[in-house]
Amino acid sequence: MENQWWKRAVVYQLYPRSFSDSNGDGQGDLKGVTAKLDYIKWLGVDVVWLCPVYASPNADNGYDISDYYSIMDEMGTIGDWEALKNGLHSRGIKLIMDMVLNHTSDQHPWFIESRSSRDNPKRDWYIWRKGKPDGSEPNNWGSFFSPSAWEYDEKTGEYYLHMFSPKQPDLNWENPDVRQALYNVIRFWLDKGVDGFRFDVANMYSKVQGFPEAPEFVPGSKYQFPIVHVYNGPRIHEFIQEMNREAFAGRDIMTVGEGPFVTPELALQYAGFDTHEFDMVFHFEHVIKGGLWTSFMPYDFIEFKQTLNRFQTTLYGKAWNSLYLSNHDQPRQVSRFGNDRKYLVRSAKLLGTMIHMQQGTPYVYQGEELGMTNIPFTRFDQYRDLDSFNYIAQSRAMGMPDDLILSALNRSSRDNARTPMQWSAEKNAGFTAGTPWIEVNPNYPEINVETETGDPSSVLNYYRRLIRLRKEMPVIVYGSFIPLMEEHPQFYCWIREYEGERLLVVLNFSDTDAGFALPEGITAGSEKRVLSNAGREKLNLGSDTIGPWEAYVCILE
Ligand code: TEU
Ligand code: CA
Repeated sequence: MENQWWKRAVVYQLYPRSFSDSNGDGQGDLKGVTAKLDYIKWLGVDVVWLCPVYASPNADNGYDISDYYSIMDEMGTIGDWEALKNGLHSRGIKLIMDMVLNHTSDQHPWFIESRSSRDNPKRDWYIWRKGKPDGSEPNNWGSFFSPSAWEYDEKTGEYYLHMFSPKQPDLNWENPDVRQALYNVIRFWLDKGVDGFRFDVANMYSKVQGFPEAPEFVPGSKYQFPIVHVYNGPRIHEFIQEMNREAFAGRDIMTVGEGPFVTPELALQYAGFDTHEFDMVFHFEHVIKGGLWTSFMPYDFIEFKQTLNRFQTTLYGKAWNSLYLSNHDQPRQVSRFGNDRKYLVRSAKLLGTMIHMQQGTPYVYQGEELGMTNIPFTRFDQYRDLDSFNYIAQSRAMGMPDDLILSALNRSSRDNARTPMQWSAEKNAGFTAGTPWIEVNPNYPEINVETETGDPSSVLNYYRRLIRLRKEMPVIVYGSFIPLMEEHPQFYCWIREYEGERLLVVLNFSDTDAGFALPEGITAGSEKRVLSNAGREKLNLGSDTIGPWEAYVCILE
């Protein structure tokens, strides 16, 4: 079990539209990524997860695929993709692709056929239902990106289901032909030499058939998000096990399933060592508490720790964790969980320490290693994401004033994570010679790769150390997790233990000093420093003061 490479790996998530533009059209592309491979190698990561680059009309930036077998024009050609893959492999870096199998684009030929007539052989590849007797939607299900999850199709007089936008119809996984067609896609990319996949909303494939009304989730709303009917559905484990068996079992790859509403107990099944599903899952419990669009609210620190600790201890020895605070759907972590003003550098390093010192495989989302922050947009027309537009429309419909909507977007929009990668202090942060598809964060003259590379105290150089430490210390990879001071309002602390070695992690998640003492019952004569984000040499285990956003890691002796 211990020699699987993905357990020792650090993954770099790359959102190619915002990474590097090679031809000046303002959009990142595959050649742009290939030009930056030496940077990725220098960073020290082992795996790149590439967000979708398949043919797509880009209603949702590639999460609406119109052809699983080709590359979208803006990204380049299949030859460019091969060059990228070879460039990664020749540097000893693996490539995992994003697989969106819950839905396709409405421009996918399967859907075009499916909607062409009620008796088309592909009709049943998607989820079509008659309206209620009064002509309204088949049920009250709400979608992520529009009020109703059903779209009426004039031509055939029925509704189709889309849990995301109407341009993203859900595939009907109940139909075995659909499943086989999707397994072909997986095998195709494996045969091309990819090293694994990140499966988009992988716990949504199985829906409760019969399509019952959803219980109230948002009080008083006409449409309700059907969490109990679309996540972790009745046949989900059967489908994933079948996919595992037929599409990728026996290959030396890594798989990670995206799983909103996955509990630690469900993670044991989705990512169990012997359950034949995925190698790991992205759970959402620490980033979405109780529902969607909560990232604009202040988070509950104690609950946050408890959630993460529960995943750490429940999965240990039975399943594998994936560790993240950021991705292309979440606001920037330092703005959300740190202090992106007074303690930007310190708190960015502390959050990195938290992720990298827990048990599981860490994911670094592009720009996180620089301490990139949320973007201070002041107008709606600066936003680009359909999720942001939907939020604006729905909030206005509920009578919410524009300034409140804007401030919620400032804190929670997915666009926060999608502004261009900041390479240098040059025009457009060195991302493009043209006009970027979304504005560059105005803080790029200070926060960028070039400046930070030359600064030994930068967030970037700290991340390189974090990534290297994992290679040097097996306790970081394999150690058990012992939570400490779970009720403390400032500290997040724990011990990792492996083959007699104990690693102590001390993090002060606050703007003020905190008094530290090793809790009773834990004995240690002395400590040896592993890492500090504040220039600390020694920690007095009996009594010491830990500064604001200070992180300290040591071996207990
Ligand atoms: O995201 C699924 C998901 O559940 C959320 O993170 C979602 O983006 C958010 O809650 C909306 O408010 C995945 C992809 O990561 C995302 O980019 C896609 O838009 C989505 O699936 C549809 O493919
Ligand atoms: Ca381009």
